[in-house]
Amino acid sequence: MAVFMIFYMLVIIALPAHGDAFIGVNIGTDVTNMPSPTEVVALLKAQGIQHVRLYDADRAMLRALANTGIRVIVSVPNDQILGIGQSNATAANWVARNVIAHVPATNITAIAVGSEVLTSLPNAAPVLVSALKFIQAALVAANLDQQIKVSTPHSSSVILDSFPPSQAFFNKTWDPVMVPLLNFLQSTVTESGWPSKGDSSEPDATVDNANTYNSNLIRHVLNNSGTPKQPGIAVSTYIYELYNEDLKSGPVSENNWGLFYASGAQVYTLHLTNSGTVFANDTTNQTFCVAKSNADSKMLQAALDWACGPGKVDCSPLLQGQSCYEPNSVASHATYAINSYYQQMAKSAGTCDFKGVASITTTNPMVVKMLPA
Ligand SMILES: *[C@@H]1O[C@H](CO)[C@@H](O)[C@H](O)[C@H]1NC(C)=O
Ligand SMILES: *[C@@H]1O[C@H](CO)[C@@H](O)[C@H](O)[C@H]1NC(C)=O
Ligand SMILES: *[C@@H]1O[C@H](CO)[C@@H](O)[C@H](O)[C@H]1NC(C)=O
Ligand SMILES: *[C@@H]1O[C@H](CO)[C@@H](O)[C@H](O)[C@H]1NC(C)=O
Ligand SMILES: *[C@@H]1O[C@H](CO)[C@@H](O)[C@H](O)[C@H]1NC(C)=O
Ligand SMILES: CC(=O)N[C@H]1CO[C@H](CO)[C@@H](O)[C@@H]1O
Repeated sequence: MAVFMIFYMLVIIALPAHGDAFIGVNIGTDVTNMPSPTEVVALLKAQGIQHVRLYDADRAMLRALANTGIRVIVSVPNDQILGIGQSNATAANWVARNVIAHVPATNITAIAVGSEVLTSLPNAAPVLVSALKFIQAALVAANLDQQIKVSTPHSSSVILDSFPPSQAFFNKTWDPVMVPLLNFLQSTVTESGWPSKGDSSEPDATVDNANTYNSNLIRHVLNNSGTPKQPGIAVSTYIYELYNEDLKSGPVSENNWGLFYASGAQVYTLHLTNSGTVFANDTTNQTFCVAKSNADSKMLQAALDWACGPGKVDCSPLLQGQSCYEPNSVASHATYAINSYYQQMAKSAGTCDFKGVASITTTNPMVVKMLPA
């Protein structure tokens, strides 16, 4: 489990010192059929997400985010760090094109300079602090330094003991860079998540673990209780990540950190209560009727036949070639039919029994079914 505990940590200055903790999401775009910026923004709005981090400063995305009230962290991609760290004019030009051109319509609140530069692009490490300073100077020149903060995210591998985060200390190898960096930066925000699917060597990457981890994380952050060493001091967190990035290379888990598929469908339904408007489509109170896992298949067949017959459920999606045919098992078809009946009957008492083969759950069986095999 520990492997995924804190996937990585973002060292950042983006917090107003006394603001409430918030939940944001990272938006990676290594996605087949990546939704258009307008569709991404529609999903963010529907879910009440007010804070996002982009891995670049995509112009169309920044335009779509204009006048939405959503707070945005833009990023300087790693391949531009060397140029920016060696030339204040290049830095000023980057800020003019990617930030000044979009504010105030788009509420850019921070610039993340690179991503895990120390571990993924060590040859740029010597100029990282200059890159931060040049970007900062460009913001000062544009009189934007009060509203836009500069930061740089780092992998937890530069931190030796990263859990719990309040006890973390940095690997001394990086002192020549980390000491000036930490002097420059002021406060931290973490970035964290859990994959819902992995390969055979990643048994903890399951929908249940991802759901438990992210639900608890969101609850904890929004409860404003802070870290164990700093109770009461809010630590905001960006969840890694909005979409499953199916085009990423690496182990299967790399493609399964998302809360949503590109279609906008949820990978799983977060177990949240009292989260206010964040993840507004929270269905914690929603219940479903499913076939019990140990149920007798003849009894399930009878339940299926009854729901599709006298129960008046439209079972045509279960026909071969239709959307709910797979997985083609009595249990799966019965769950579709009895859950449809239960929903059709407005979940009234006694409509999820079917002679004891059915039970009520809070996990949407139709979402689970959508997971690739
Ligand atoms: C932009 O975000 C900041 C930080 O959350 C907030 O204080 C400010 O009111 C926002 N501005 C607009 C125009 O929404
Ligand atoms: C870059 O630095 C030089 C030398 O310190 C200074 O003269 C110049 O004004 C700076 N340019 C920008 C765009 O900040
Ligand atoms: C610190 O980082 C260096 C360079 O990446 C690595 O070789 C070393 O093993 C790390 N030390 C620890 C204790 O993890
Ligand atoms: C919120 O935090 C308080 C302590 O600060 C704790 O007692 C309470 O259980 C927490 N609530 C949730 C929903 O986590
Ligand atoms: C869930 O149920 C509780 C208690 O019945 C209610 O107060 C709350 O508003 C419900 N939440 C949603 C999201 O429907
Ligand atoms: C996928 C889904 O159910 N989206 C809904 C989320 O909630 C908003 C409003 O609360 C609806 O407009 C979306 O259709």
